[in-house]
Amino acid sequence: MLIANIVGLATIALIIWWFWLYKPEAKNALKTDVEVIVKDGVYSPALINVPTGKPIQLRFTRLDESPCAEMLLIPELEISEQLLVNKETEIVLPALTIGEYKFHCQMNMYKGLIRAI
Ligand SMILES: [Cu+2]
Repeated sequence: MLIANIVGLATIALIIWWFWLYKPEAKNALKTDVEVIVKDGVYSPALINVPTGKPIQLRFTRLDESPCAEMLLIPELEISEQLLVNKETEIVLPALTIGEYKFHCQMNMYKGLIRAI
């Protein structure tokens, strides 16, 4: 009886650890807050790896005066934001599922990719 209780408790402890306490390290290393610079026709970084299941803040700083850089679109997430020159624009993404989400300017010349992993 005592042994059964100990085994039961150990199993519960393992389940709690696995589901609530254990976080794979690769996921911890992914940032939920990412700065992106828009300059000279490119986003940098243009490839952004983010964790799934958490809201993500993207902070775009547009240093590029070209009107081409003005709008930022993420079609899959129905996001469209105006970026002001020399200002930071914060875009909050909802918790994502695994996948790739393209972002680009309104003419699809500046391109980037958000990869939720
Ligand atoms: Cu453009």
